[in-house]
Amino acid sequence: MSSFGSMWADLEPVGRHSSTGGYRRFAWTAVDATLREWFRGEAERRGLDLVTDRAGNLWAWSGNPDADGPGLVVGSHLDSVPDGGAFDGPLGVVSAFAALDELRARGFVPDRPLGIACFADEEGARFGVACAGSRLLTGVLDPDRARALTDDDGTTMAEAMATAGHDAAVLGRDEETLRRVGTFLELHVEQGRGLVDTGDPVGVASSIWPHGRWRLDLRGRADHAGTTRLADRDDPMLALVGAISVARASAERHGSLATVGKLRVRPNGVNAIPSEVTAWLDARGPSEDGVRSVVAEVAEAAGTVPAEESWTSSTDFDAGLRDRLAAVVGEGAGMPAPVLPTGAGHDAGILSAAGVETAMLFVRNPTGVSHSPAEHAEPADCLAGVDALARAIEALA
Ligand code: HGY
Ligand code: MN
Ligand code: MN
Repeated sequence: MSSFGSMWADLEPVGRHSSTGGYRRFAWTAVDATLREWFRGEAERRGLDLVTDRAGNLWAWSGNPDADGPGLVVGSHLDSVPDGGAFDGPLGVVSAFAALDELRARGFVPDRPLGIACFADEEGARFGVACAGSRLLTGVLDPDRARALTDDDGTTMAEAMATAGHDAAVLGRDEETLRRVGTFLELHVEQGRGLVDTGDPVGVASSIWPHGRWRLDLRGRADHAGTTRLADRDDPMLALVGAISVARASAERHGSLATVGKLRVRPNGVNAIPSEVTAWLDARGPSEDGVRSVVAEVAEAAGTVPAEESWTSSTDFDAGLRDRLAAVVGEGAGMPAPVLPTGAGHDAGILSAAGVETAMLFVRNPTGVSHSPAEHAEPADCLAGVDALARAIEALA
């Protein structure tokens, strides 16, 4: 009997919002502290050595990566987007513990240390930078910038970390932690319909599209909605309309994706013309040039220079490792598992960019929907994912 179900049941209520059924698991909050406590408990229950790195990422080790490493690490993240689904992140962490349990039950002894990772702040939902924990770990997010990032209430990341008991003064590239990681393998719910259409429960990632986030600051002049003539207005909402409609048309033209999912309007009054509108653009696509063209055209339409808040270049996972995993995962079916790209960003992409050998497994999501309470994976597919991850660990560790 897999340990997956009991762990999943423990996590299920944490940070779940009763009215939407979505999750609000934001970095360095009380909910995050509960999730960290859960991770700590699962690690201790298995006699794993728990380490928190300078960025606040959690690492649970079986074996000593400093003496016998570098090791093989599996895992993912536990935080979510606002009203996110249950599987994006947690599926990878719970599957990692369950796969370890299966391997131990089979008497498997790895040749190298085995780690389970839980990355901090992967979604960037609170402070705006995606994969903040792995970017800090690998040195691609400047510690001073990170400490000064603020949430919608004006709380800085440094203040939030301090409240959570993590010293933001130590933020920075963490060589000691990186040295311990020989290979990182992340299992993740698929955020699309690739596996639904192939009929396979588990697939292997080929690549992650280049993607980024930009902030558009649109300035206007506050005034009365009922007394200001149209000709006298300086209404930033009009620039927003232009930016969004161009984003959609430009994305279609350049074979990319563009989304404006977050806005901040000041003063945000029904009867007041805004003084400013802040919009966040998420743009992605198979080609970096295409994405950059979308951002440039949106900038022109909005009449502002977008502030790049995060950028991740294309990740092409190592073809040898990818194909080896496809063969291992597909053993039961007698043919290699499907290999598919994704437009979703992951910590695996950040570690790959830092030179760590990385790979990803995807578990079928029958809805194809993600970043929504509708995100789903069937229990049988989740267990198939655990089994595939266990076999992948056997092959790699
Ligand atoms: O935004 C993403 O692609 C990921 O879910 N952080
Ligand atoms: Mn996500
Ligand atoms: Mn994720």
